[in-house]
Amino acid sequence: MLLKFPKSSDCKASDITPESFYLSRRALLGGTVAGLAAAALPRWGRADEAVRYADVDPGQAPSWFTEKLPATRWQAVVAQGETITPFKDATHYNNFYEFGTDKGDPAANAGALKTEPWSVVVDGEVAKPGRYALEDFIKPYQLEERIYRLRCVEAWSMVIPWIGFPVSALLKQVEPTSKAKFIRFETLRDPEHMPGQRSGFALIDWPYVEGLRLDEAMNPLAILAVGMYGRELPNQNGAPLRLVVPWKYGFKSVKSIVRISLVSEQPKTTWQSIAANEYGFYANVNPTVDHPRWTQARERRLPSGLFSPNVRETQMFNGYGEEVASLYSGMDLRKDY
Ligand SMILES: Nc1nc2c(c(=O)[nH]1)N[C@H]1C(S)=C(S)[C@@H](COP(=O)(O)O)O[C@H]1N2
Ligand SMILES: [Mo]
Repeated sequence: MLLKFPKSSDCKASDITPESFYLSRRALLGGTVAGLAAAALPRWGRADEAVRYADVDPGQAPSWFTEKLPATRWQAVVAQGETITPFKDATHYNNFYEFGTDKGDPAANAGALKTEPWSVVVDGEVAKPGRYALEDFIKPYQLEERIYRLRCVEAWSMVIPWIGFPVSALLKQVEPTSKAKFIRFETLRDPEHMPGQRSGFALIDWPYVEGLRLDEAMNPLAILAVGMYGRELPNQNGAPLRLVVPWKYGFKSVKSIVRISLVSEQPKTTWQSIAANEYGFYANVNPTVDHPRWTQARERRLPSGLFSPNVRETQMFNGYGEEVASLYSGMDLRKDY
């Protein structure tokens, strides 16, 4: 497959991080916001981007993360007209039903999630199946920053700087067989630490499952994220490993993954199983196909309030059409929503 990343996603080959940016980030990771201020300011296009990490509380990152982080390829440019969503909003307005259905529940409850040790199973139609400790699972991959729009099916959106690696890099390692047509991702099942799995949100048949067609998974925009905002993933955002597919509605971007299976049949996914007429398998962001109960033509970009609703037009494929539209040529996206 011809990899054409990046295009409209606005990162150029020359955008490899300038040293000053790396140093400033190091100062922050070292634990002092003062350190960030003292370091030479990175070559950002916009002032708000220069301080986008300033409100990140440097917690206790696992060693597998801090060891890999310095070699990260940073994406230095945000897409035209975009501003990174404040860390506070990205970590306090979440959907993670395992921890409750209110937007504040994941931040309040996900502290109970135990992310160390963590293991990931790769199975199904692959030449090299296995069960890996997370640090071994991550080891082969070059980490990259990807600044993506995230558009929830509920019509709100954010811009998040993820850290991760392409799903295609994983697939290259595990070697799907010729029978593999789809990839299926499964979230941890742990009712003891995930109150949403034991309480009455009986609609969901846990664990949360999502999936992609194999060619979608191979698209260079699809990543497995282990961090965001220059740090490891907070639990409420799907630590320690989550999918990010920015041209699809947010529910496809499954959190806290423990199992990745290559399969021959289209997997039964969580939201499609709950309400197939409202949530399709493809779930491509599409302003021309409304949700049965609301329009998808517009979205609220967070932070959004009563007096500054911050509404904008939703873009086809969330603005990533140049990279992904060819995956769907010949398909009726009104039928395969
Ligand atoms: N396991 C799991 N993954 C999930 C969800 C969930 O409830 N459980 N919610 C999804 C939805 S609807 C969205 S919009 C995104 C939100 O990601 P964020 O909280 O990091 O912004 O996560 C997705 N991944
Ligand atoms: Mo969502």
